[in-house]
Amino acid sequence: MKKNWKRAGLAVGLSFSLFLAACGNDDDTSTDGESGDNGDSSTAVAESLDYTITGIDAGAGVVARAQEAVETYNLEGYEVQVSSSAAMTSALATAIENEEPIVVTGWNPHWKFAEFDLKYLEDPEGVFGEAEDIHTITRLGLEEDMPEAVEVLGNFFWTEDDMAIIMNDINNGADPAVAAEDWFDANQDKVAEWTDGVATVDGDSISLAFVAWDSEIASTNLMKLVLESVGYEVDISALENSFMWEAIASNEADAMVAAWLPVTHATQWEQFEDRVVDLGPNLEGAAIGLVVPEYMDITSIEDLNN
Ligand code: PBE
Repeated sequence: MKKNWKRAGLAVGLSFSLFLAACGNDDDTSTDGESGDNGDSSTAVAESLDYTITGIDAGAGVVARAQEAVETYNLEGYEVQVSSSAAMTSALATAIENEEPIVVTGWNPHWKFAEFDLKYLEDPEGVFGEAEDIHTITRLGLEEDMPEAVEVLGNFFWTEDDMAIIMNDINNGADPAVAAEDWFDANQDKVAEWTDGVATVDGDSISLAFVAWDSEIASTNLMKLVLESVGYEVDISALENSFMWEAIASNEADAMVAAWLPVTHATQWEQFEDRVVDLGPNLEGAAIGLVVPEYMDITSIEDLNN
């Protein structure tokens, strides 16, 4: 029932807020229509959030954008708390269990939208960009060294729904390699689109870099199997974001399927674009932003100042 959440979330959030309008603030004792000040100068939302945006790893683009949002929207006193994907989702789960306010750095594809009722906060200043694509990036010279791998990597293209299957499995306790293998076995037609006509190789080693974000754990584990199916020996290593880019740029790793562009990894792209090869999107229609539970009576990043 979550199919179109990425856009529907905003719309639903808007209508929701109409009937939740009276109950969002800690200090709203004035629900009977008498109103001297109707909250304009109050900081009830900010206080209820403890002036905290729950972030993920410091290297993530969405964290950098959230810090920029604090500046752009003048979110006075707010801090983006840096942790990890796993810590963020566990804080989110706890808050939702207790129906407490929380705002997190969020993105889709991500299983949290299937698990919880969430909405993106509107971003009228466009700090988090519009739709993002996830790109496949290789090191310079990989095409000459391993043309078969580059063919497969370049063909790789799937959808949010495809990725969600692996991600949800992992969230439900499956080992990432097993979840990827189940998808691989069940989607041989798609795998064939990426590998058909590609010559097989004999155990050449190729390394994929990634960051341990839920979405990239899914895609990288799958790409490992796809490359293995044409004969490669594939090593995958989890790095911090800028080290992932640096590894490709310095030939320490061969490729990655984890570049979020044009906004999320704009800083890394600017720094490394001359030293890497962009094979284009492997998934379209991704997004990042600030995400809150549906029950919160706010709809826009601007409301965090209330
Ligand atoms: N993410 C997931 C990453 C890209 C993939 C949105 C957390 C980031 O913010 O850099």
